Amino acid sequence: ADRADAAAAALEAGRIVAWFQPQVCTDTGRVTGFEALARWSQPDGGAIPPAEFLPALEDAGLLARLGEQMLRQSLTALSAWDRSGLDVPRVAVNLSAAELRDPRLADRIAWELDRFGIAPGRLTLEVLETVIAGAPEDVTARNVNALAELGCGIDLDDFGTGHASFASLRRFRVGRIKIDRSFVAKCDRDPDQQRLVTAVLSMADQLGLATVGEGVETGGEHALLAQLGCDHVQGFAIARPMPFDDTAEWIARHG
Ligand code: G
Ligand code: G
Ligand code: MN
Ligand code: NA
Repeated sequence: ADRADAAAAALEAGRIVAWFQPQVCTDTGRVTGFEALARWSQPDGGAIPPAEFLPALEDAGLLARLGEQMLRQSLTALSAWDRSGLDVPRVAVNLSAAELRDPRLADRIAWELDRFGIAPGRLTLEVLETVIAGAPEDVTARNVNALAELGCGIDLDDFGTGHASFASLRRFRVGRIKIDRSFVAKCDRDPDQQRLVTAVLSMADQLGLATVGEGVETGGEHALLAQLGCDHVQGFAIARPMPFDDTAEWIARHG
């Protein structure tokens, strides 16, 4: 309870903030977007990762509140990069299953985009594979499809760890799949891993879906994913998630 109260208080006080991790195009090396990742800022400049506060916020029924703040901080970041003349095509925000059960979610996101004057195509929503396992008439499915209809990108997060069927990949308007980091790990050195990654990329290609390799930790993994035709990569080998204030310098240095 103490922990839940502390997390809730931090959220209300604005101490849970979006950090940003770049995604780059494997062909050009250019930044194609950032994923927004929640961090609990500490007075000493440190940051507590979501594993240590998301469960508490979930128990307190505050995931929607977190989502709202993450969305606003992400749209604020896009506006700020634009004003600085930095070319950041999009930001990806993680949506929890709880948020996706809110029948007003798509309307609320549309309203925020409008209020910030951000084109819907510059916002991607990351949803877990398990989220699209449900029936098409579910509130969740209607939300995902309404957001796609609005023009937002839909990324299927942690792909390969859930149970998305081929049918659900077609039925839901998914734009990209994010290959889970458990498959990416050592894919340049482990033939079993390489086979898994190759299979996922081939499936994505057949279905006309773009791909993001996540958790890319080495130059070898990056190079192999590029060679196999993975469209985008994200991971410590490119950059760790960073506070907004560090992004401009990183973009400038990265080119
Ligand atoms: O950033 P890190 O790797 O520690 O994230 C751990 C998990 O927390 C990941 O599964 C990530 O998707 C999730 N996560 C990070 N930020 C958010 C957020 O803003 N909202 C939700 N719902 N999940 C998040
Ligand atoms: O589940 P989701 O994909 O949203 O989680 C993203 C999480 O993965 C982030 O919390 C981020 O901190 C973490 N992450 C990002 N890049 C790497 C990486 O190269 N290696 C590992 N181990 N974790 C990573
Ligand atoms: Mn994610
Ligand atoms: Na992921």
